[in-house]
Amino acid sequence: MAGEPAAAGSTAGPTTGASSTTTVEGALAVLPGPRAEESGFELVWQQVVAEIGRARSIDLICHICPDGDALGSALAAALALRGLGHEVRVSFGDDPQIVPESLAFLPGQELIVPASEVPDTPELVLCFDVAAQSRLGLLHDKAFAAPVLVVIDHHASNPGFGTHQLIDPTAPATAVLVDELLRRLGVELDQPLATCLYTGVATDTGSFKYRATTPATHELAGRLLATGIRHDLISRQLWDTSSFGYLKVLARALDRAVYEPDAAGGLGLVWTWVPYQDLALFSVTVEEIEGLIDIVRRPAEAEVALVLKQDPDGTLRGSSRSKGAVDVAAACAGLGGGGHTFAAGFSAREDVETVVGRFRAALRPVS
Ligand SMILES: [Mn+2]
Repeated sequence: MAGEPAAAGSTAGPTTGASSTTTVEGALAVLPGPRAEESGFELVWQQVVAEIGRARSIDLICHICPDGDALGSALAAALALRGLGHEVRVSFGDDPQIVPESLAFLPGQELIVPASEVPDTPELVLCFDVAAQSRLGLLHDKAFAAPVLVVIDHHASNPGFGTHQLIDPTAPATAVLVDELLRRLGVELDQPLATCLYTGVATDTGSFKYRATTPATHELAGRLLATGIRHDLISRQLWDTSSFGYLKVLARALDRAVYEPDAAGGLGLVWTWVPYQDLALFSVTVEEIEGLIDIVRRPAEAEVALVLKQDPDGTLRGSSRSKGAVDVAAACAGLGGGGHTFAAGFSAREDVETVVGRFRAALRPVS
């Protein structure tokens, strides 16, 4: 599910109003928001703010193979909490930890530590954009050893682990929930915070294109731009910069694409795959081809798109999208993955034909 944006998400889930605030008001830091409702969700927000207030040391974890929303959310929260005097570490459970080249500009990366440097029993863990326990990777056991494990996420498929859940499937990005956290902590937006949050929101909305984008999303973007950040340079880094080798890998992947008009109950499937040897030949990382799915899903003939990317050990990582009629999250769940209804992923160890066959067989209309 690495890099699966919250394309359209589910419309189900708690209605809280908690992710659509309009002002940063330090004076109201520990009070319920001006438009907050008396709900279970509001109570959890208050508990989380209280736990943060009590904690000296805080570990902020995002999902393995982090994308812009995961890392942007964790870094924004970490910078804010450091500013409030907490000892903070940011980590994710990969070894080695690789921050994608496209996210190298994110501020606060000096706060990132290897998973081995996270305490065995952290005082307080905040985890961001982690849709399932398995996405904690090497940090799974340490996260669950913490007396307080707060899950801040927007994936509808999140089973709700940890001691506190701030999971809002209506939020287009986890970064939206971090904005709400900052407001409740009385932290004013500055350019480093805004750079991280803008990266999260822009990544997971596909540059404000996906259906989960709301007036509140644009209102947040407006507040972030008002800090003076260079959104044009951020966007170029995120989407419009690649190596020449990427063009060659892309060409091969597109040439390999297959169109299956009868798949998905006749709605059509386009799929392709990228063998590891292509990446090695052109010195391209698997992170660099994260956006390939956005090209493969273009054909009007097909409802569903699938890209398989091969790791050096042969593992196939799948990214899938549908245009609104097919539940790809369910299909990916059948392969041990998950995600959003219209944007989901998985990892599989079988060969390409077998994996595509299993995916194709699991495609069902949205119920
Ligand atoms: Mn996200």
